[in-house]
Amino acid sequence: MNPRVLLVSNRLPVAATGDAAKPLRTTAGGLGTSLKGVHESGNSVWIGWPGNMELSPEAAENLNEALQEKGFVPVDLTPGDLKDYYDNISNGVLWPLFHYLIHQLPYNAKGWETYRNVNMKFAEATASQYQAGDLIWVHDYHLMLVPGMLREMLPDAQIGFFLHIPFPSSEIFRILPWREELLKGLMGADLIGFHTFTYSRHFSSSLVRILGADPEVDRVSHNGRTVHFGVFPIGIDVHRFVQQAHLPEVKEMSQRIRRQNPEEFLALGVDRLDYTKGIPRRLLAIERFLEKYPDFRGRFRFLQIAVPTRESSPAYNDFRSLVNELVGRINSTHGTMESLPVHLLYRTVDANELSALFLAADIMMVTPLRDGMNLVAKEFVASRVDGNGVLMISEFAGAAAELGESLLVNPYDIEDVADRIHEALRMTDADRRARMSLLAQRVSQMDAGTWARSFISHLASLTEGRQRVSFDTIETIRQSIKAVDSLLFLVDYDGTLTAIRDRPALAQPDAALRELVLRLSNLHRGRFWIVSGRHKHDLETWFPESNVGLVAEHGLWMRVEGNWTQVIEIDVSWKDKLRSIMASFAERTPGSQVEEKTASIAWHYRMADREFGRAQAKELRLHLLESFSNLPVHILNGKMCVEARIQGVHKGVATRRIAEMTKHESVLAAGDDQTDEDFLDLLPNSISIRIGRGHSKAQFRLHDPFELRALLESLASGEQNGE
Ligand code: ADQ
Repeated sequence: MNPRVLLVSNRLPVAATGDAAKPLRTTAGGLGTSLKGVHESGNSVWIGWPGNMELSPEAAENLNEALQEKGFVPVDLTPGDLKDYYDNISNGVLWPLFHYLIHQLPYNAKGWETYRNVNMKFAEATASQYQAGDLIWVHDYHLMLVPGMLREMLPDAQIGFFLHIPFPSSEIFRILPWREELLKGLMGADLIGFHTFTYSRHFSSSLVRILGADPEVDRVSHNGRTVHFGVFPIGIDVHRFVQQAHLPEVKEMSQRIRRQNPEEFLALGVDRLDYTKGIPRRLLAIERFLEKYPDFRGRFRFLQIAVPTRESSPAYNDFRSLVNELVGRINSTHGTMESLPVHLLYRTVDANELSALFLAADIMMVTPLRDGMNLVAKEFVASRVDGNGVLMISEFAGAAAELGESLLVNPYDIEDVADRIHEALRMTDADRRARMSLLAQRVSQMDAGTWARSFISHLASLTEGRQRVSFDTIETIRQSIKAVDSLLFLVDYDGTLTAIRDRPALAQPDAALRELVLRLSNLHRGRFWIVSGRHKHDLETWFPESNVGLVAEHGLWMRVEGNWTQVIEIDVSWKDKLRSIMASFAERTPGSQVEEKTASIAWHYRMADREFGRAQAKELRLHLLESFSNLPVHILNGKMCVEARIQGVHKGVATRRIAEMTKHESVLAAGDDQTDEDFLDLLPNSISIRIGRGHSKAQFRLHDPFELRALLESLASGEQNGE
């Protein structure tokens, strides 16, 4: 049986009507429609705000009953909550900023405390419904702190988060005063979903720049857990739109819209009246089109359906006046006695009317300045069961990444949009139909149900979120080693045999460690190896005795019987560019320094001012990740250093060679960071130990180097005592 899903969103897909007899009505909106299928499958609870209403006690009771019956759990929000959390922060700051419209930001945003408190209300309401085994799926920018809050309350829960709007470039995201808190809030999730690869990449850059994290393509370690992120482009209920388009009353309505003037071309816009949707520039492009191609005057009509939205906000009222003004101007300049070129309807339309409009249009103009996805574009395509019509779409809408056969436009380029309207009207029938047929295939491949199912099944498959770090005792590890006769020791140095020190030079081995290493090395030739990222000079100086096995520079060099050999050939032609970048960071960051090895260059900031060093490290990593992405170079986040290393060189390279050479039955491998993961599972029966926290494939975990040394001591003496 599928697990139960707790859906969490700002709004429920229903709203209170205030009518005791029929207390609920369905609300429109992309999010609601897309999740409807999951909820109607019967195994989910939906937590959200049902809208505020002055209700009589009887009506309130009926409302609660109706909500409960349908699996909805209301979160009550006060007018004060709504003003700060919804108007001021969510829609006043996060919405414009995530859509790159920073001129819409208030000078001094107020209400963050309330945003946090309301997120806590949602988290508490969710936790109160939670039963072990449930999946939790939180939605959108209103609730970005909820995953983190839930993680505190329910450490073992599987938590997903989906962002319906764009994730902006890290340059924009870092404008937010609460950037760190928001990212940490998201880090409570096990899986974070975005509409496009671009948003996922921007998110990853913000993790580097703001949290100093070390993300991989689709995951990042945070507080000992792995947080996954991925691309799940949302779809629509294709079946419903196709069915609607076939209804006789819809066909009739569509013909009526057209028959008003069969010679006329109809362009259509359907949006919430939101400043992100690009309506004023769309109107300017239409004005320009009519100026530039006067033949179309009297034969071209643009119909804009604008759904009222966020009417409590002054920004939206001013915006409405601007749109009205533009419509008036175009109509008075380009209208004729018989017709007006622009027709603006400021209202919602019902499902059938919407389908009829989609079917009637020659061109669908979807030209937002930014849009997470834009469902209208997909709804238009699904509705064109006649295979006709042209979709024009802004390259700044997430949907553009999927709908390549549409006419892609830059909505800021008024001249080009005007020309593209002309191009669309002159497109040959064959071209139009060929494009529409390909678009229809794409839209039906990923519908709303597929989208929701793929996110949920991905979330359910992540079991790491439930694993918590627990440490083992030395005795437990000893027990599992006893049975093994022939053991090869592969042990990292810094952080594993010695504690991490402020300066690398201070980490030289103390007398007891040297003595332990020598004892282990003398037990059996070729048995004990130190596998380090350090330069070979350091290791050679500390362990000159030729029977200590040494691997330096993360597996590039190994010392066998006192002789150093380079394990593989490498191409270092990229090092010059890297050296100059690192040097410029060293110059600008007092106390930091560059260290060069055969296959790598590292910039160390242990000795620099902590805060400044950390900030510079984030900048350097981001720069290197972006500039060297096409070169075979790994950019690594070391402890107080940023290192760039040639790909193909890792500790697994040398350790594999050693295992072949020495032919031991089993391996005891120990390490404390990511670079050690490459040799922890060298042989199928390896005994692997991770020192400290952090994600690892090791079987065992010890707290610190002292525990590991105690274990090695006991093994060395056990061996000597003939155990
Ligand atoms: P929205 O910004 O609301 O969604 P969109 O994706 O276009 O934008 O969804 C709007 C929905 O409202 C569509 O289903 C549309 O049919 C409906 N609608 C629009 N105008 C209407 C009208 N006049 N009458 C009736 N219905 C109307 C946010 C993000 C998007 C993202 C969705 C889903 O901003 O980028 O695609 O969430 O993730």
